[in-house]
Amino acid sequence: MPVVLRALRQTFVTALAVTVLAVPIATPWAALPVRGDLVVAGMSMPVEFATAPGRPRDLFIVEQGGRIRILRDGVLLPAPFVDIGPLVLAGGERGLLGLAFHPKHATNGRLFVNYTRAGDGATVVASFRVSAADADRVDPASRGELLTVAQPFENHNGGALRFGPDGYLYIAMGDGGSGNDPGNRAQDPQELLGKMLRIDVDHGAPYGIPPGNVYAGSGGGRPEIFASGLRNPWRFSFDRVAGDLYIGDVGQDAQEEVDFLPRDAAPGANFGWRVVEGTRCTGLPNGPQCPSPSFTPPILVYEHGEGCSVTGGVVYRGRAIPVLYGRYVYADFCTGRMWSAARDRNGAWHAEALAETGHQIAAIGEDAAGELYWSDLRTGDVHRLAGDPSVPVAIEYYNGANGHYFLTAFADEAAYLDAGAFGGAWQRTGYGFAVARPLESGAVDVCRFFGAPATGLDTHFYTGDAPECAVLKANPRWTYEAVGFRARPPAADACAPNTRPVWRFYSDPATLAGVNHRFTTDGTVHAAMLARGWLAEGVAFCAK
Ligand SMILES: [Ca+2]
Repeated sequence: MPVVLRALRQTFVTALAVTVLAVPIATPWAALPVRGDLVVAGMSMPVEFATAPGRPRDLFIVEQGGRIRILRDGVLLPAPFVDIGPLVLAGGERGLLGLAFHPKHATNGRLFVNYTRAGDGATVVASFRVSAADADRVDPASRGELLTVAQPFENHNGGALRFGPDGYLYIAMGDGGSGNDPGNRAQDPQELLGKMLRIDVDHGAPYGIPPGNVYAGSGGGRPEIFASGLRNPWRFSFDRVAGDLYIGDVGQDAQEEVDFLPRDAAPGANFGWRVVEGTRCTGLPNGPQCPSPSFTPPILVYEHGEGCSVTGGVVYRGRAIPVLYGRYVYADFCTGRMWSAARDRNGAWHAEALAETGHQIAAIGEDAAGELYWSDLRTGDVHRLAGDPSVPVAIEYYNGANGHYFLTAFADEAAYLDAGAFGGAWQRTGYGFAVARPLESGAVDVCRFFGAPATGLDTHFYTGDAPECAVLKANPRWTYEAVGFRARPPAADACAPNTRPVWRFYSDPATLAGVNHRFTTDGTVHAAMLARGWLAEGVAFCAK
């Protein structure tokens, strides 16, 4: 994160206001139908979001100067959760930077913060408990220091904290600062700087070392190290469904990058800094050969023409925007550009523009329901990403009782299913895709058929192919239900630019129970269905 003027804090510290406004953000090249809603205006340098297990109404927002605020049901509570301002050296890239709640917070009340210490500027990871008398207050007397790391320069403090799916606390450390990592710290196993650390807060005093850590017991390096070769990991997250780790790592002069490790990846990944920046060898001395197969390359990069400082985000797992489900959302701090990215069916990553916010996006986070928020450091405003209701979306449902997938683009039908029709057997999978508007040129009708169980089928089927639609209409085993939605037809199993393939899967009754179909745009789902023995039947139609 680049330098932020100290004056900003003074300007906004007294300007707290609570408003909820629907403000469309400028999205001239957005590929997905989204908008931003202003949730809170004028906070004091909001730099991080966190949620607490057992508190589904609350989103915690970290202010760089040392306060943590509670956004409850979309309204900012007037009193801070905690204010550790006197302990914190704030300004530029320093301050209160990280917050994570213990996985068992609902019973033990523990939380963890990462801040720059007043006086010497060292990074401190400390623990607190909520007050026994008031769960909306932290007990200041409960503070305990876990880890202190001296900082040789003001910048590159990383700072995010997250608990992984393994229950350990992950701590993102920058390389110590200046430029080009002058101490070569990110590659030095005797340094905690430039690393992703992993500690066990439930054993040991003040913490234990997870037995799988790279140097746990070996003596070859600091035992807290989980991964190395990071420059300034500005915001990382775990996908709450898949458990995968995503790290936004801020670049030097050329490229911004996002690094990735799948759930349960072995410790010891080296993301390459300062030997490599993004995908480019830096030529800096005293590193291993470059390029090196020992480095884990980024999954996403962009050049310094598209931005200058990446802000790592989250994999969207909310309900408000079905077209975004399962996609990783990240942004650039300098330009306010926001992207979403996902893997295709071959495992390759692709990013596409999501919005031009014009904001200084310091943090992207999710609330307890998985809805996505971001903060604008310039204004102190917090925004929530919302779907654009004017764009029709096909929403996927699944019936666990009979393994039946279903798509609907009819809002009243979705509301009926969401209200628990058929005893609640139908549940949203989270996935969906944007379909064509009713009169959109170039789109075709997608016929929706139901094969009732009595006919030996038990499935819904969708086709945008007019001859196939006519054939099925004449087949007594299939019941024609409606034009389900409109979509663009594929050409030779491919889709035009700015549209995405909807792949059709078939469960062959010869090998799996029952006739079944599923339609998806998602490469991860594609791979999962193949692994489950479903047959890929190519591109059914093209969606947005
Ligand atoms: Ca790297």
